[in-house]
Amino acid sequence: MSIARISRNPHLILLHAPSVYDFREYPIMYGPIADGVPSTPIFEMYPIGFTSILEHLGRNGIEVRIINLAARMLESDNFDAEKLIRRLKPHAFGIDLHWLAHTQGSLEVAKICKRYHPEIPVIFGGLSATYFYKELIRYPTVDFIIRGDSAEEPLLQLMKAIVRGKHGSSFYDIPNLVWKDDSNNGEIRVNPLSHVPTALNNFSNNYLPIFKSVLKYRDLKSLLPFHGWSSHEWRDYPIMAVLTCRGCTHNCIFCGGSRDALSTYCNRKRPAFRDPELVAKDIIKITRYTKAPIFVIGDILQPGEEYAYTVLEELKKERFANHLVFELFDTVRNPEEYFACVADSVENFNFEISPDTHDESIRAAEGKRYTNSAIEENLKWALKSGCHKFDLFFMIGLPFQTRESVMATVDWCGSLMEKFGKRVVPYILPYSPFLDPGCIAYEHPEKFGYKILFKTFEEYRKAMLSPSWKYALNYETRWMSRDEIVNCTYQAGLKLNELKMKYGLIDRAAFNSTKERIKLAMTLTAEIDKINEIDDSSTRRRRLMQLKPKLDAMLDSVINEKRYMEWPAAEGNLRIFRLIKMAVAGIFAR
Ligand code: B12
Repeated sequence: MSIARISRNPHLILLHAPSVYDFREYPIMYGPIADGVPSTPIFEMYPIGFTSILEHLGRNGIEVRIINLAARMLESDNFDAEKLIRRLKPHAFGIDLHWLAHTQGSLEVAKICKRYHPEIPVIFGGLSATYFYKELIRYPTVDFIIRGDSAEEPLLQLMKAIVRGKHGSSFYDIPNLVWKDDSNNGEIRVNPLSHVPTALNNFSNNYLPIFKSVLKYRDLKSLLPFHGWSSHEWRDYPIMAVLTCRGCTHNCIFCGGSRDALSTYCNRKRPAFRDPELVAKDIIKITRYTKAPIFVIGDILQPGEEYAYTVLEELKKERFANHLVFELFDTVRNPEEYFACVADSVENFNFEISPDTHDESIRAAEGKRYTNSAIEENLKWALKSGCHKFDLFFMIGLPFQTRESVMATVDWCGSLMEKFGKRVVPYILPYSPFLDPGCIAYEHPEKFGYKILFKTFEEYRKAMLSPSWKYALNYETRWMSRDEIVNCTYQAGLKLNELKMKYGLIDRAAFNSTKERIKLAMTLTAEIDKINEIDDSSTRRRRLMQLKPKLDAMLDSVINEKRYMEWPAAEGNLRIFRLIKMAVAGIFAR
């Protein structure tokens, strides 16, 4: 789609920036910071909340368009984001600063918006914008911030005021809004963060507004959620997601979305759950137009067994072949009964859990109190019931965790693969690039043996431009320095790669390519360390630029090849014509 053809002017354009603007020009070794998610370290996936913003505002007369600049820039070296922005003429731009990794990229995109359209307001939102609102609002390129984890309604009110041309006093009543009072020398006003919905039934997990938007702007590429989602004309890997909640009942010390974290900076005192019947309905709707796997976000056992069994009962009423992926935030207490019920309700199912370490005392210190034997019982019954794939996520950078402990975790991964076979798939990743601001360990680092290296927003903006991920990490622990976390990550990656080969989870070609990538990453880490010692900045930059082709070769992944994270989906799995027909006819209307 050429820029010239994108001509309509919606009220609000939501822009998703790359983590670093312009990553195509900076020599950076991002490392394995995105090895556990479908996107690259450019973090090209936009917040899933963009879809409910599009839906809620659209339903109330405010036309919204999403442009995933990050994905488009990744897709083509020739894509000129600046040129595109110059031609857009909405009433306002919205830029997500949800993940802290976007600090630099989001601000650069805001600068471009203001360069060409000084009169168009720029609105920020998302978790990181919420946490850092006091610093963020001081940037001249930022006009408004909507705080909190539920921006739909406040954003609607703000957009209505902007479209009507109202200013000043009309902003006082908009909840969660941070703004600059033009009638008072741009004084910063912070409205109460009072809009925190406790129910989630008003927003659907309905992709209809997104597909309608594709048709309206005749622009599919700008809406794709991440690079590779559809690199072969809708056939590559369109994974779908269904949300069950906002907030969390658990309190993992490193999670910026934990109960205490969200209570502190988002004013969310308890999670909001979507009704179980609606969750099942959402899933079933998606199965009508795609055979893609569906990721159910949030453990359905979180609100209690009754909730989970209701979702499963409802799913049982329909037959579909899509692979469902369920999360577990804790081990299941009655695994034999639970997994049998899942199997009875869903033809193809998969699970994932994050035990983080083999060491139960470390696991307890980070806020997870389940045992290894409970994990093994869960694996046993899930596999017996027909679970296709059970992913286990382990982490580097935990309290009390040493290099030896990490390597013992990898050994345990080996013993699980040996015992349970190829369907149990372990991953080990460093906690990176940042320990989440707002999480318990970030707010009370000394209590958990952490040292936080950056605190201000500006420090984070600069950190993302570090030549290697080692210098971007915002923490070290009493047990491991940044150097040790990086080295240990590579050693653990090499060993796990060998074990996966030994137990038949990957083939020799994959084994070799991962091994080569990790070795290359180790060599480049040492080279970058040396270059970093050069005093003259232009020589430093020149030497780093010489490494850029090698650095970019590791953009997709470093220690963990992403294709092994995928769940099966049939070829040609997005039924595009059916989708268009349904979108046009409004068949999905809730
Ligand atoms: C589901 C999830 C994912 C999914 C889906 C992500 C997605 N596309 O949204 C996956 C697994 C892919 C993922 C990946 C990552 N995640 Co995540 N994720 C979550 C989780 C568990 C739930 C998020 C959720 O359900 N949100 C609900 C939806 C509806 O809301 P929303 O998307 O946040 O959008 C709302 C508001 O934020 C706001 N908003 C958002 N953007 C904008 C823009 C404007 C202009 C406005 C006004 C408002 C606004 O309005 C929206 C509607 O109300 C949270 C933990 C939690 N309990 O919150 C972590 C969490 C958000 N993720 C986190 C992180 C760190 C990541 C990664 C960077 C991890 C990594 N290193 O790989 C990646 C980034 C991926 C990328 N961008 O490419 C951290 C964020 C900490 C931080 N401040 O940076 C969290 C808090 C916890 C954690 N550590 O996992 N994640």
